[in-house]
Amino acid sequence: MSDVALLQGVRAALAHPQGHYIDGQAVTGNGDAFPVINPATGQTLAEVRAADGAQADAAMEAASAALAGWQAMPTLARGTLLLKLADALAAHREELAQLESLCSGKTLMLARMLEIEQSVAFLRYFAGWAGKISGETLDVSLPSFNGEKYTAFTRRQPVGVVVGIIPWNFSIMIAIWKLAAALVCGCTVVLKPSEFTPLTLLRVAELATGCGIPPGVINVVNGDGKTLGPRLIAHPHCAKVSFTGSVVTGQAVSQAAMAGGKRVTLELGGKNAALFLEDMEVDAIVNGIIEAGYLNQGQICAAAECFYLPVGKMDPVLAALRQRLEAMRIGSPLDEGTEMGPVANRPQYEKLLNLFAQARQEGSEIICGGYALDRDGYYIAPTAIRVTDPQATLMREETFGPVGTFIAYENDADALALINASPSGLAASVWTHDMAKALRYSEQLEAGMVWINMHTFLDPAVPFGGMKDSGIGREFGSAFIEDYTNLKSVMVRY
Ligand code: TXE
Repeated sequence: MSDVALLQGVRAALAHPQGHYIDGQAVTGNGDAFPVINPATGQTLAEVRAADGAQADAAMEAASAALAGWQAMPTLARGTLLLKLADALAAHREELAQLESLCSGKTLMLARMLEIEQSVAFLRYFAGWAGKISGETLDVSLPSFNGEKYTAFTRRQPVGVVVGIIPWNFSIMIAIWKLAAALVCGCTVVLKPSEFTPLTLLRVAELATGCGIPPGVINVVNGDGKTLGPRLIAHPHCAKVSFTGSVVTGQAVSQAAMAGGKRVTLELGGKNAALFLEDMEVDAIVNGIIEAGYLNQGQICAAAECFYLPVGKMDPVLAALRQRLEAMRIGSPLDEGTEMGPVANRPQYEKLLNLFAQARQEGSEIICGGYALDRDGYYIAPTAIRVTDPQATLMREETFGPVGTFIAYENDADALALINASPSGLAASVWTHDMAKALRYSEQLEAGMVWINMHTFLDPAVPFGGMKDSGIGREFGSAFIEDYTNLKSVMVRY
């Protein structure tokens, strides 16, 4: 197999320095240039000139100026524009998928399926909320002395300008979650992509303008998170921050937002667990592990990292898993036959190599992988590591890589206690044929999302977000409405 041919639009996007998208226009950055590195080669793909402070402010001003017009538009018209954007993404599926694959190392197949097709599905779902976001009428119990009557109602009003801070693992899809939720509620957005994947959202914003979404409703500014992020959050027009990323950065974002009295939603990673019960067969366990832990090189916030196996199943499962992982087709993300590409960037690559060194030092058993491939780019062999100590580093530190950590348990109550001892709680899964048991575990597992006999699947209708250190607030379902609107109460005497 070989790489697909790059489309002309992709080559054009890489050919000249990129900047930002502010008030309906592509603009060059006034700040320093930084490279976009192709993780499959380690070579520079393109250049972006960062936004300076004035450009960050201009994006916030544009989003604020666009609010009144966007809110005045009939709700169904706003929904129709989101549907048009969904159609535009579908029509530019290949171009966006290629560009994203080049920047992030995500396989082209996954970029098509998740970055584009899932984004289209999420946009259509959120568009369907247009005209359905409403308050309620309330009975009032105030006494009436002279025949006067009272009633009250609530309305949901858009919070205003939303700053969306986006990570590098799904730079289109995660941005669409935030953008679509904000826009359907009547908010406008300023999106800040990760510095590792700054290109595709510029194209999405341009497509949005082409669909008729007014200038200023969607703005994209690129640059260093540590300077640009706080500047956007502190801006007086920022009403809400929606952040997806690491726990440490999320905590800084939360403090900055709270200090300015802004709302904040945090979707942070963690150390998600998959618990396989005694009645599961070896093959089913291995399939489950691959689904839960290795998709997109493990770079999915909800992916499982710790696998709890019954003690008697551990050896046969690891033997079969090793065969499957060693047979995986690792290669260029642009080759349609590739099952696993590189990890997305150098810090991620180095972080994984350091974690492997630490695991060896602690005496954990490397079943397979645990090394970088001898080739250009940031390729890490799919890895399985057996630990015996629940305090091992790999039981606590998020690897965010193609790395499963395996620990045996004697009885599943002990496993549950260990899982719940984790400070994070984004997602967990339980695998068994005993549905009554699974439902009991779904109550007891301390995670915002619990899957039964599945893992990592997200659906726009199902709320998503973390417990404990893994976040604040929920995306999707109807839960997003709470986060993007203010609930106003109106009382009336008549
Ligand atoms: O994340 P950061 P990084 C985890 C994963 C990974 C680790 C580090 O374990 O190895 O995080 O990745 C912006 N104010 N996840 O360093 O720092 C930054 O520019 C405002 C899990 O890339 O969280 C980027 O746009 N913004 C995760 C975004 O925050 C700031 C997905 C995320 O960067 C900022 C990605 C600041 N002070 C990584 N500093 C998940 N939950 O899906 C940085 N940023």
